[in-house]
Amino acid sequence: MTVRKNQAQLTSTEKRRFVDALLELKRTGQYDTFVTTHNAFIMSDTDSGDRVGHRSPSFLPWHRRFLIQFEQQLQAVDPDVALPYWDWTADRTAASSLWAADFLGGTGRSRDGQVMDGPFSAASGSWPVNVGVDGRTYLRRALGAGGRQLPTRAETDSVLAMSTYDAPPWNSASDGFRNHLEGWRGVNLHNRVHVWVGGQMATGVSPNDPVFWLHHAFIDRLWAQWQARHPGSPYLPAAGTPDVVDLRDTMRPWNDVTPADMLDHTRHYTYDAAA
Ligand SMILES: [Cu+2]
Repeated sequence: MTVRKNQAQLTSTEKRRFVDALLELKRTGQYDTFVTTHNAFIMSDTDSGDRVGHRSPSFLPWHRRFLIQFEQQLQAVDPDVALPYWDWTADRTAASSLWAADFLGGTGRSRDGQVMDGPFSAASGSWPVNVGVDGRTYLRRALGAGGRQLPTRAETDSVLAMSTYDAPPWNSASDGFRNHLEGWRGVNLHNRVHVWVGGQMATGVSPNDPVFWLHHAFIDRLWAQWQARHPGSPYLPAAGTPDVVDLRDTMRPWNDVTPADMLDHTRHYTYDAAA
């Protein structure tokens, strides 16, 4: 059974095996297909039209399915690897072990944002950015640039306290848990973390930075924690909503999985501490 652990608790061996599996998916071209898929959904999900991956109720089940698929490909390389999660309420500075050279490497240099250390630096030769928004082929970051702050535990708890999953108009203007977690409204959790990292993470091709998976694994864990705290609160909307994925509608690009299929993460993996 797959157990997703806090990245801060990984052993050096677990870090190395996770990194090696990432590099292998990159080498074979499988990694970049995930970047392409994510960017296609970012570009096509709109508030007034069809929306599946983002700015809609299915943001959470869509990313859960996306991460499961990615994790399965990692495990095809190394069956002992699981996606770690990054609790950015606790590990909230560029000095965190997450950003050390033996794991994800650090922030970018000031001149061009280029990450200069770690396995994903351009100098390593193993991490070309092929699916970009411009011609730059090196991984970029600007951790906490401009004095930006990651969300606090109190801010995160304030969102977990919201008992309604989502609400009309089911987009970036909505009240409710999903949109506050996604960050288009209120204290801003998920979106703010993308901006805090900067570089490709602040764009539609955000999965170019491996921290994408650790960020979304923590968002996914917060969804599980929210479910445990509000056992009577269902996924919404239930049925009949134009342009939106209802509980039993299938989600693209898979077309064989619904939000209802994704509600119980324990069918696929568990988290290291009780959610
Ligand atoms: Cu994201």
